[in-house]
Amino acid sequence: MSSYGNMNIPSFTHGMDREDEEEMNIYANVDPINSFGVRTETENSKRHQTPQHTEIACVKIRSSRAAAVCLVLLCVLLLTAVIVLGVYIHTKSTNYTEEGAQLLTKNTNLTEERGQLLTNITNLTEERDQLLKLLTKNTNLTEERGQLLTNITNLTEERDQLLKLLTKNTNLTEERGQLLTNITNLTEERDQLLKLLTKNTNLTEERGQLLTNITNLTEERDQLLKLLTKNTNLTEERGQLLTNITNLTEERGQLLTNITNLTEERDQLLTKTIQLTKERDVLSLNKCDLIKQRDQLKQEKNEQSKSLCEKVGWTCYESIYYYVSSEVKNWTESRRYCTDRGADLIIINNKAEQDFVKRISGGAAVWIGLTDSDVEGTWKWVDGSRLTSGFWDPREPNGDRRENCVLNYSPGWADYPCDDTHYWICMGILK
Ligand SMILES: [Ca+2]
Ligand SMILES: [Ca+2]
Repeated sequence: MSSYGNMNIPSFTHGMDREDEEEMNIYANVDPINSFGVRTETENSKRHQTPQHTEIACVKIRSSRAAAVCLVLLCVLLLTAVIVLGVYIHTKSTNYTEEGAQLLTKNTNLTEERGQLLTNITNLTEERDQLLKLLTKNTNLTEERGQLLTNITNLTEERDQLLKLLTKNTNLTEERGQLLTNITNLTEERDQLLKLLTKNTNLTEERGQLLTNITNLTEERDQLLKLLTKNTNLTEERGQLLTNITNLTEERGQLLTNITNLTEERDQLLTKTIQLTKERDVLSLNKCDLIKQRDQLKQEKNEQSKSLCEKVGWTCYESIYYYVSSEVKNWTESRRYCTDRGADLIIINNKAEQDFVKRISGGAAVWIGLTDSDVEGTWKWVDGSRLTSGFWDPREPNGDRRENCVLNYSPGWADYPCDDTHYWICMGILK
């Protein structure tokens, strides 16, 4: 409702002062106006009701009229405001069009100026490029000028030198004249020498050919000589071979006769071998029989000798018999006792026999058949064989010429005086 107040309509506000309360009611009942028609029917239906009701209806009609008047006034005000605005806008738009035209003209002028400026810029850039090119050319020209100056100085120096050379050249031309005369003389001499040289070269070539011919001929000669020597050797060899052939043919004849003889002999030998093999088989059979008979006889003999040994008081072991004395004699008598019975003092050849002697003697000291009576220090057995290694007591032998006969006792062998009396052992072999 304040928007209406801002429209500056004083006449309207003055007219309204009188009826403030009514106006308020009117504004309060603006909305229900629409329902006015509806209510009329109800009012008409109730028109003939009480007097209080008729007064209320009058008030409502007045207020509705006042509202209608207000609306009309408002419409008028709005129209005037619209007209004023239209006039204002029109004047403004005319001003804008004029200003737009002025701006367009300005714009066209500015575009023209910009075009001129652009052309000026292009011209200036072209001029600048040309100036830059000129600058580069200028620098090149200054460099070239420097080089030319140096060239000029060099050329002046060369000119001075050439002048000096020219003076020399005049002297040289004179010398050249003299030299030319010398050269002509020398060429003549050279031509003569060349002729001589050509002759000389021909001679050297001929000499070379002759030398090669000579070397070839000497080689051929050497080869021929070799062939000749070979030939003589071959003839000699042929003679020897012929003699050999004759010898060989003779030998072949002899060999053939030998072969025939040998074949005959072989045949005879074969027949003989056949006979001999038959005889051998017979003999082998006989041998087997004989071996059997011999073994039987041996066995019988051993048994007989064993029984004989046992009867006499000797000890028999296979084909050997022993006797350990029960009395004492010196070495010579002891040996004699043995030899009288077909035996001799015992010979000990190895450790087994040594152990056997120790066992049968029962550790007693007994003479054995070892002595150095013939040559001092040279020990011999009773069968004449020399002692190679023995079973000496570590302290023995130590008797030199005083002790020449050997005793066996528990520590081993010892040399004793042969005249001492001890037990002894005889040994014999059954035959
Ligand atoms: Ca001795
Ligand atoms: Ca001794």
